[in-house]
Amino acid sequence: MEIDNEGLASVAQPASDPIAATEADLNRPKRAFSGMQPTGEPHLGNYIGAVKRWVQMQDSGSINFFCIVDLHSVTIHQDPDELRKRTRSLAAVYLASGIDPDRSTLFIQSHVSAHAEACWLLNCVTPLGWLQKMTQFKDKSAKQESVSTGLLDYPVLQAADILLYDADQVPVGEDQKQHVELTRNIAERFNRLYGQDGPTFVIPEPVIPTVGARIMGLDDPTSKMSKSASSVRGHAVGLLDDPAEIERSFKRAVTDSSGEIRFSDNPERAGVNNLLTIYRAITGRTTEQVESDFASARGYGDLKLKVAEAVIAELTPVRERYQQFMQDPAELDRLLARGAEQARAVAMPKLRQMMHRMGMVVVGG
Ligand code: ATP
Ligand code: LTN
Repeated sequence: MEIDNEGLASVAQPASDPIAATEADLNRPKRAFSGMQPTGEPHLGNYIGAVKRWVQMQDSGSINFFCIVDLHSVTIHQDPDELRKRTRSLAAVYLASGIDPDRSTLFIQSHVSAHAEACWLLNCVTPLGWLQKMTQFKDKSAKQESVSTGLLDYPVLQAADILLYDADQVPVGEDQKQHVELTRNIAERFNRLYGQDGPTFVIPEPVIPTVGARIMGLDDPTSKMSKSASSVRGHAVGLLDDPAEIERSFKRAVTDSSGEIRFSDNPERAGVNNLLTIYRAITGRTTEQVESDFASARGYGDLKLKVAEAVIAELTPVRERYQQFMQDPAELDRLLARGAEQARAVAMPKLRQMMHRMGMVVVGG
């Protein structure tokens, strides 16, 4: 895809602001930014809540940036060799799922230094109290013996990711809503504090799927399917699991004793509701169609098999394409280098604008 200034810098610049601005022009194409950490094994929740949606967004006419957020991963200690492996592997997962590098910008966060630099600048306008209130920080820090400053600062780096690209839309699962809300607050505060030449940032919206925003663990339908728990037997369906593993995971899924195959918000029926939600998100069928698909099912055994079949049909081509991408690491690195270059072309002018507006001497072009 071509990254140029089309639709971006069409706002006339006040003479007092020599730095090219990328302010929102209502007529410009929408922009989307999202990312995933290269930690743990990507699972069905990540696919339904995030990646599948990103792929669909490619047909919506928006300009899309999909990032592998390796700098976010190191907020919790990672084995360096393992992290490198997982970073390339996640790039192959994005591509195998249908992210098209000719239509979207696909890149590794640490390849674009503007993210870390913008994070510093945004740190200086973000009140500490805002970060201490974040649910994810409270949850994750409670599980760590030693909590890094980076873990507290994690959402500011996320804000930098989003704001550098003037993203209007941030397609994420339900758990990220609070972080996008914080990004909006940081952007508004910066726009106010340094608004002498007009607003710097677009205020982004979270885009949360109506179905599948929070896929639950198969072993415990009261807790979110999560990468950190994906090594727990029976918890997650890995995006790259083979058909036999997928079937085994679903067969073990926790259900209830009512025998009813219906959507329900009754916490006791959360297991069956989760299975139906997975089926609905994968097949794109409506609530009524899904319930009628299962009207003649003979018990939960049938339900589990049918959901497993739908998931296998969706993930098998993904797994096969993943294997092909992993066989050619040089091509993968080439695509990532190209993506980083495209991302830099957008992020650097924005960083320079931020610096200028905050009072730094910005020289050169
Ligand atoms: P961790 O357990 O390490 O926090 P995670 O499984 O939550 O990892 P992330 O890398 O934090 O995965 O999330 C990547 C994307 O997947 C985000 O947009 C997130 O909202 C979405 N996502 C994660 N888990 C789920 C889930 N269970 N259901 C729907 N979407 C999810
Ligand atoms: N915190 C996010 C990952 C992430 C992200 C982003 C998502 C980092 N930067 C920017 C959307 C936009 C998560 O999924 N855990």
